[in-house]
Amino acid sequence: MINSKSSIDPNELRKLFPIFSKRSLVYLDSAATSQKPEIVINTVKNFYDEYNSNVHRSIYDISQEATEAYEIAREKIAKFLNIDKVNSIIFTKGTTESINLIAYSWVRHNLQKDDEILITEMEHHSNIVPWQLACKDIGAKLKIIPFEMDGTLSNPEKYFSKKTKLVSVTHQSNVFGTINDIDKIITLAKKYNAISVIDAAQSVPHFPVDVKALDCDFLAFSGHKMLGPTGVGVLYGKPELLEKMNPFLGGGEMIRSVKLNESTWNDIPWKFEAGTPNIAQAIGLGAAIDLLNQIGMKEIHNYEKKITDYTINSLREIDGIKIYGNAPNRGGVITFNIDNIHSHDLAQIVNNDKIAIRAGHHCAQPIMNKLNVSSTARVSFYFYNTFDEIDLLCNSLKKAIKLFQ
Ligand code: C6P
Repeated sequence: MINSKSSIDPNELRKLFPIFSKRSLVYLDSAATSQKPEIVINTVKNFYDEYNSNVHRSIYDISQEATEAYEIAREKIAKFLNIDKVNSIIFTKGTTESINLIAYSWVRHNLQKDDEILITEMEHHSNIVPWQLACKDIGAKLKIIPFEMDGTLSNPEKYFSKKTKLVSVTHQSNVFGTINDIDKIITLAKKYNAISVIDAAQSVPHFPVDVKALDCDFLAFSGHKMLGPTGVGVLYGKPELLEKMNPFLGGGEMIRSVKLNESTWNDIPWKFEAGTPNIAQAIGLGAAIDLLNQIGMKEIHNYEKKITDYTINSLREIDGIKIYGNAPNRGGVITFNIDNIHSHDLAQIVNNDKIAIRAGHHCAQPIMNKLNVSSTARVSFYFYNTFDEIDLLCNSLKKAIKLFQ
């Protein structure tokens, strides 16, 4: 099946994804969501076929099996991130919910009026709006580290102060592809006694992320961008912080005891998993991680670097193209516009050639504002993309230019 940890052969790996044999598709939108391999689809199906039941609630066999599979998926995630303490892994709906959890359960209980939260100008709306809402409730201030036109952060150290209580930064930009120097951000956070949050939605799926080495306080990502099902994501939190935090949502499973006038809480991580979780999805994410491990995260990263370089060089040969961002350390996300063609028209025209690219503001309107554009086109990769697909994209873009001449 897979030639374990060898260099990537996308044509072989594509065979693991049923969608590619069912339709003609050049899929260049993996930053939005990745395609799903058969093993993940079958793992989810197998749960419903063979042991569908709720977790942590019953003693009958299939419930025990479901609980075990759900908790094994948590262990796989911890190992994947090089985390020793499995109780630091909370299942959420995705990155968005993970960040909101911190905003509700940590920020609203630990910040006061005039304290500061620090983010960057290149964040996804999920890493802006939860902090805006929290700041409004508390009277705290949201401070912004700007980016330079090459898509790199501009002197982050200048924006930290004694008032900074939390800093939240994207590991890899979903617009520029920039891989930010989060070691530096985490070191600065420690220096100023601030909590560090890493939005790893675009990094964990694409290169090795060693949370123990990073030593951040929180890290958030989504399962659906890393071959897993939709509806499941992860919040990593240092156990000593999670222990002190109030629950996010109240309900079944997150309690130890409930009286009519008061309740006590379950241990972490279950204290933060109120209600029936997305069981099949979490187990499916475990299967996705097995596959990523088999292919090798370093190999995936190296391959994506090559296909990204090839795409940038190919795109640069197209007249009237403007590529946004040029960071030295970057992943497989490329954003561009072509003179006199709206990005939505571009996406529509390449779609006629069965090529899927994203057009719009990419849930990063502050970036669009600074670039002075309303929208851009974006291509993003995974290990199943081939160099031939990039040639098809470039030909299709050239056709679009001719059409608009
Ligand atoms: N970006 C994109 O096309 P959710 O929706 O919760 O799974 O992930 C939110 C999110 C948070 N941070 C970053 C850096 C992201 O890229 C995303 C999702 C997708 O760019 C969908 S808008």
